[in-house]
Amino acid sequence: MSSDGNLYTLLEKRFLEAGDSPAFTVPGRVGLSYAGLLDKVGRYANALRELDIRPGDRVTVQVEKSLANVALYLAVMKVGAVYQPLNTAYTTAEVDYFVGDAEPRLIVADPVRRAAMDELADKHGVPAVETLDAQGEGTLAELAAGMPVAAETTPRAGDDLAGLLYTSGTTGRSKGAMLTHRNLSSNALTLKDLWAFAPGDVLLHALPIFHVHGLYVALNTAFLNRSEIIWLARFDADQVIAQLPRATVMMGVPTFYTRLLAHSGFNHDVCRNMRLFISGSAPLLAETHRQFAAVTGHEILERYGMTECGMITSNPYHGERVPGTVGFALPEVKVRIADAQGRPVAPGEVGMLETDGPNRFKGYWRMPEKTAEEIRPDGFFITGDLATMDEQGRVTIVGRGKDLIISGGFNVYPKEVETELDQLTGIEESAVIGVPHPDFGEAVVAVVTLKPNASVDEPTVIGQLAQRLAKFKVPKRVLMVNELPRNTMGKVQKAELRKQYGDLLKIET
Ligand code: MCA
Ligand code: AMP
Repeated sequence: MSSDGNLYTLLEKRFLEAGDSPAFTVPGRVGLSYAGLLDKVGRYANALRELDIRPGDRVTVQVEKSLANVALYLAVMKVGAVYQPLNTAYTTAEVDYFVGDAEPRLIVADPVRRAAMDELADKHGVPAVETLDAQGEGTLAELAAGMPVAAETTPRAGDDLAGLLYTSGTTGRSKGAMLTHRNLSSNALTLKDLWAFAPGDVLLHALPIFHVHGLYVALNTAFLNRSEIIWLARFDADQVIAQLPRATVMMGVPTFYTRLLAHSGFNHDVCRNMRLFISGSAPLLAETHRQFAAVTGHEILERYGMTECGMITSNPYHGERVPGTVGFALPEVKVRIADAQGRPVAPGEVGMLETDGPNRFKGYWRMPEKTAEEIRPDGFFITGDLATMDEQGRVTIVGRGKDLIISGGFNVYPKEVETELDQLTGIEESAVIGVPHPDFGEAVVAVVTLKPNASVDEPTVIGQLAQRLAKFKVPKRVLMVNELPRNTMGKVQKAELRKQYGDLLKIET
């Protein structure tokens, strides 16, 4: 067995075995076989080398979901570099920070953003900017098209970086989670077996590929299985329902499942070929789980994970999937529910979920203090999620110890939105909370007080924020109040605000 720890080496073996069988089927467009994928990755790897991308270099990618983007992801690993995906909704102001922090050698972005990215590249000394659009066309695609397919894979140690994925912090700056080849390959190998992937499985892929869920969990697992992937640019209930009869597995965030249930065309027959529906990234309501089972006969398998660790726990494939729980620690992954000192609490008691294993990230990029705060000396990572574990080891997430909103599977840190709000003319102070939302699970709402004599209206505030923040972070409502509720220490009582405004978005969809 080769000692090369590069995940691409492992995947390439599977691609070679899969040969001409379909890798991607794209409704209404030309798909790609595994042999075709191998060629494409080879060309992109040569293009990256042409651009002088060397092992360890970061490649920042803010590109729509496309097969070219998949080839780029794989090619970056093949040449030993580090893939740094960014949400396509991020504004230039947001990307500015990530580029400054990651110091990539190459930025790949949509052609419409070329000028803005050139400016950022100038500002941060990034040597190259290339483009790729939603159809997979652009300057990088042109460069790759002229390259040979044969390309060596740069050997990597398991501990070398494969990805740099940013997660916002509860205070201050976003942190880049350094994910190694071992982190990714161990998780993918485990999930393939745990979720019983087998020949003939077809994955329906409707997630974005700038997060761990759609990128690593979905793609790497399917690749290891040499599965056909039905490739949708985004989640669209009509399209998903049209493709489901050909699929056997789907992964999604809870919003996918509530949207399917709300669709008149969704029924038992549509799911006739399906073997497994998986949910994660946000809590799946037990009610949704039950309704889904009643309509389709399928018990959604809920699992729990994080950018820093990939998948951590999962309900069993064989065995009881209990609604409202996230199942058991993955094989080789250690989970403990602990007190503030990291000591395990008794079964059934609420504590902080801490975890360690081959999936646990190496640390935060250039933030040794943050890393030391969040990874204990014994290796356990403090997730910020509050949970219980029963005698059998089954985990239930009961809340968050971190001030975080998860909206439709995207994380929003109130602090970041408050910081932007507080800079707007007329705003005295702000508190950002998550309130229940029928479609997104939680939605962002801001409660603000105004400076004396200021005249500021809600649409203006929302419009101004949208210039700075990705759409999903922009509050769905901004409420003006005379004062914010505070405790005796003067701290804003967000629990009180959540109680007060809990029904605000209930009837909207
Ligand atoms: C879009 N909007 C949103 C969201 N998405 N607002 C709040 N929360 C969101 N998630 C905005 C749009 O910009 C639009 O604004 C308006 O809301 C309505 O958009 P809509 O067309 O309904 O949205 P969509 O394009 O259909 O997207 C909804 C979605 C999408 C399909 C649920 O957000 C999605 O794919 N989410 C998946 C996220 C994910 O993969 N998370 C994994 C990360 P306007 O009308 O004003 O223009 S977590 C992870 O990776 C860990 C490891 C884990 O455990 O999995
Ligand atoms: P991210 O940083 O985007 O990877 O988001 C990770 C966070 O999503 C976790 O810390 C949890 O708070 C949340 N999460 C992921 N899966 C689940 C789940 N099944 N149930 C509840 N929360 C989840």
